[in-house]
Amino acid sequence: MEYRELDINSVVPYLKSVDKVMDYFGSDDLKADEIGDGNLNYVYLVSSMHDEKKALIVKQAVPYLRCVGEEFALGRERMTYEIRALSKFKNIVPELVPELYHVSEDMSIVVMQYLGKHIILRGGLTDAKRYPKFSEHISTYLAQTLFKTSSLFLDSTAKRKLIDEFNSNTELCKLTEDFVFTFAYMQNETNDAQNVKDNPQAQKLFGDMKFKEKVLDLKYKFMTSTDALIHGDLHTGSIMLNENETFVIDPEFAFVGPFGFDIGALVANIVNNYVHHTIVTKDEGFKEYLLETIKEILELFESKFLKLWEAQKDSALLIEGYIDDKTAKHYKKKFLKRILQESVGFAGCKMARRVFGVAGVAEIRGIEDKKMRREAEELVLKIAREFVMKYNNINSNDEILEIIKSAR
Ligand code: ADP
Ligand code: SR1
Ligand code: MG
Repeated sequence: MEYRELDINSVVPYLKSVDKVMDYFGSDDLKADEIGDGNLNYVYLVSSMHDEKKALIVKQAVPYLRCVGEEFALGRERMTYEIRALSKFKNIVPELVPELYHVSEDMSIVVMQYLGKHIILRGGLTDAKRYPKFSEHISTYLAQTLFKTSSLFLDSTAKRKLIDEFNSNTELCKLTEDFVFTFAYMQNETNDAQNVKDNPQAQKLFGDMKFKEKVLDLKYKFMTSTDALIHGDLHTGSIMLNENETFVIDPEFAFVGPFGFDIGALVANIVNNYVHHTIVTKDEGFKEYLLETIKEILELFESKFLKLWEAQKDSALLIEGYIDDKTAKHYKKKFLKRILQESVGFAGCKMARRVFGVAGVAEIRGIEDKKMRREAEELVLKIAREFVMKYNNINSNDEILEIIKSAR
């Protein structure tokens, strides 16, 4: 089928041609709303006129960047990578990825389960909601997806095939190179001009050559590592959950990249939320909960990843009989420490880019009181800088928490 851009009027007629979707809705009359609040794509909620709970989500990529407008061209092929990544991750952690009803690379479309009883994690955390199972779920997601798409699990041929499948996601990788690692730390037309103008914090950041040199190291790792298939945009807006279930959505930035990038993105966004509560709500109990959550995620990730590794006797990297148990234990410990360190470095970049860069986050850019917003931005930049400057000397999770707590 030839690509055409859908809208709220044409999405239902399009679905009528998809058998699996029609099996789901039966003969019900359908209606459509556009509910997308992301930066890139259009998201339609299609539901039955007779029973609103009977609903599916239709997500379509358009050949431009939604948050900027049609003048910012961006290939709709990004949906091809989202489809491939959703399918791959669904096979690895089925309970943490929405059910897929229909995909079409030609139409750059995916039809998936409507998560009507779940909310976006960013909103929940901003409202100080606690999710008792989140650390358990997301650490499983990280350990399983990262381990099972890496050379620690796959054989050499399978790993190279995976790289072939994903590493032409060039446009979205370039967006990250630009917006996460470059433009947000210099004068650039895509930045939040209102905030950059006459702002001493911006001048300080843009002139901070020590910080920028370290960012270059991290950018280089992002550009050259092929550790595992990563989600590529695992901020708290890419997670939908409730007290019992967690789902990871929106993996259009997926490619075979560095182990620490998804972990870093998640930590960064939880810390940005911590900063929001430090400055705006001053809710000490919830701040403590956020720190505990970071610690739990990192600890659980490490133990789950090591357990998977323990059970895997042969892989592209390591085969049975190559080293003795003591050496293997030492090697794995060192390996996990490197993942932790790189996660901290990436977390620093992912925090700092939200201050002056093109895409802010509600917790910080959405603070209406100007003085408070400046205070929050200062704190974000302080923690981010510590993360970036110190990442390759971090030895424990407690050191990360100490950086966050002692920044103010
Ligand atoms: P983008 O790629 O533009 O960032 P997202 O995949 O993040 O788009 O989706 C945008 C919004 O659409 C989400 O923030 C969420 O509110 C809603 N959404 C996306 N997928 C689902 C789903 N499966 N169920 C319910 N809402 C969804
Ligand atoms: C201009 S791209 C904006 C951002 O939105 C996505 O969610 C990614 O984080 C990207 O960097
Ligand atoms: Mg999104």
